[in-house]
Amino acid sequence: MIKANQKLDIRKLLEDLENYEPKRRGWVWRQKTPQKIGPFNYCEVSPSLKNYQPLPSARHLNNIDPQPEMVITTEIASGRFEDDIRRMRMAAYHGADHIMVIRTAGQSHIDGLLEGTPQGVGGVPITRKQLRAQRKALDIIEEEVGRPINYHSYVSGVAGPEIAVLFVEEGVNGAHQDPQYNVLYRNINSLRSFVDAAESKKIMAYGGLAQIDGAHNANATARDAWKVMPELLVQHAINTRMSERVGIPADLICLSTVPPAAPPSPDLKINLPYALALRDFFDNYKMRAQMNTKYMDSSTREATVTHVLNLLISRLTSADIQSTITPDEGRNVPWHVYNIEALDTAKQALVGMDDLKAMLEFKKDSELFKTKREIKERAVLMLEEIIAMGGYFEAVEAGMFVDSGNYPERVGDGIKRKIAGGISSDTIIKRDSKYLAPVTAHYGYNNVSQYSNTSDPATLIGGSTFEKRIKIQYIDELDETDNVYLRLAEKEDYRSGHLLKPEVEWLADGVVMVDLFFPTDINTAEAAALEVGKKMNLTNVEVIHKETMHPSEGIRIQLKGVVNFDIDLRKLKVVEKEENLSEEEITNYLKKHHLKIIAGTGGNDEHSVGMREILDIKHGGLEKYGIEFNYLGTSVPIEKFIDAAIEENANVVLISLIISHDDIHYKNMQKLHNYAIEKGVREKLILVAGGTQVTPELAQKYGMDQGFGRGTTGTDIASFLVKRLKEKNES
Ligand code: Z98
Repeated sequence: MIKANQKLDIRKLLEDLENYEPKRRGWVWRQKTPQKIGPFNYCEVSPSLKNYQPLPSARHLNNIDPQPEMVITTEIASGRFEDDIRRMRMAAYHGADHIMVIRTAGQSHIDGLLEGTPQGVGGVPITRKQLRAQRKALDIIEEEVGRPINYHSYVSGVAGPEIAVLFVEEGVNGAHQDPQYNVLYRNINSLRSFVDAAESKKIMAYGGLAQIDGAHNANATARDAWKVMPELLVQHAINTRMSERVGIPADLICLSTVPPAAPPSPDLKINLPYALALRDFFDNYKMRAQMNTKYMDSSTREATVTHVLNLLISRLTSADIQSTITPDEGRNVPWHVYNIEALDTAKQALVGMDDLKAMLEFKKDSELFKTKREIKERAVLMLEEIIAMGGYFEAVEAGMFVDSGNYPERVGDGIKRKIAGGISSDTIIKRDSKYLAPVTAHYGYNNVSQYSNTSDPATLIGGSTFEKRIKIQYIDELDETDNVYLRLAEKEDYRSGHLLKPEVEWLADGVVMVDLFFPTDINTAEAAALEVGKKMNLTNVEVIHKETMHPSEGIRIQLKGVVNFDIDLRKLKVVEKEENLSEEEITNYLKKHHLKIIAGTGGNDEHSVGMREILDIKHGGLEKYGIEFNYLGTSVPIEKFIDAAIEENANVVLISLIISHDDIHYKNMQKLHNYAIEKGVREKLILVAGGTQVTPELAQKYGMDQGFGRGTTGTDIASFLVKRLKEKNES
């Protein structure tokens, strides 16, 4: 198994890809296993991970990492699959088990498969090689975290059935598939889209893939997102019914549901009745709770609050898959850290709201239930009208979908697609009476009986690629100027060599973000920010977020740019930091061993704040461990520290030395050490000096056991003292 301190070797991963076979087919749900984790009982959790990165505050709780019971999604869209693999590993450590790779712009209009690994825009080109490399990487990652990871992309567009076959062959575990997506948002011919959907769904059913629909796109496209709620129910109805009729089991049919509204609208008043209505109608299917993106701007803070409110809806109703769109999606810069932040947001909020539903009851006579009923009635009316119009195709032609009116109100701005129009129109041909497809998963008429009496047409050719992998044609790089080997070679010094560069999405991309505040108006602030970027020697400087604190008093700007220097690891001085002991280890040791401290600010130094922070319980200082201390105050003569220690049978002296003029702080350390020797107690005492200008190396040089600089906490000191006491007691 790969170790946490070992990087995934991308070159090794690419070796022997032509012989790679996926370990399993199909989707895996998390198990809900109520359990005690640390000191707490959890109800809505799944088994913990083998290796993980807990939430930052978990350090106060022995680093527990309760995992919600829902499958958690992350969407990755950097354009380079080899860099996305590293992001997948980070994401899995933070609890993602549904990794969705967004495909490159325009791929849904390509009528066939792509090969090789060209670089994408807004996502990666989905190719056999890219799928294999990423699925193979996920095999390693899932072993590392100890949980199956579902790999996902899209089976929509004009090559839908071909992509579905590719996905089953390559062990992809889930996919979006919804013919309405093709029709409405990609202007692909309606008839072709539904024929392809039948074929694709049949193949997905064979491969055990989870299917997610595309209804959420209506919400993202509509002018007033909250008004399309009845239509969202209709879209879900069309796709779920079709999927089930084609043969996808209900527990693999997932509704992509988005809370349509976001603040400043009254979020819960709109989203909760809608979520309940949806679950009333579609209870036998799975819910993929997508977060709202329609009202996501460039503020990551705002996007995060919306996400948390969406998570509240998931907890108040239900969700089987919880999506996490990166909070920076509104800026179109989906960077590593934001995938991780969104995952942590979901984990933190869901675990924080553990068992919420069991504590509450909705009031049956409230507006909530009235609104819920009204949404359902509007949806039923709309479906009835569609049937009366002649069916789905006629309804789309008449612009019934994504209209800004709250049905039955109509504004007339719906998306209109002609039955005979759109991409790939006129490509539907009636099957000949002798039509035969010698493959395992195929929808509709297939005249096998003309050749055999088997029910499996694939036996006619000795098995299709689903049974005989040997028949799959693996094609390596086709483009000599755009392939993974060139990209790896270009960055080799950063991958395995001696160079390091800041990165947001691609290895050594050099991108940094600068957070600025200007006391001026927004236009001036933006211009000034670009100038700051230039003066900092950044290139490709771009403002990615601006926010008014006050129209004239203050503007916040976030800016990105590229640094054009490297960090040479051979010249970098890395200070090896010691890990602190856990709180439990510290308190347990101190229960059994004597520790008394004499503390104060030494010499002619009146600074007291730092030392108080280290000592006081209020600031998480030494007091919280029950450590006894005598604080002598400020400007304490150096000798007094040692005399007091002798008198009070203390074994530690903490001296704060802030003033550093003429190196007086180090001179005083030496004086303290010498005086302790003179009094014959140096061996018995642990001497520790602290201050903003103190470095550990110099403190030790001037006779201290240890020195602590800026940012030190009581825990750092307590941990050091316990470690040192242990050493002393053991020696
Ligand atoms: C998501 N954040 O994944 P193109 N089919 C369906 C879709 O919803 C989508 C595509 C195909 C969203 C991402 N959804 C948006 C049903 C995209 C993608 O044509 O390659 O963009 O298809 O929920």
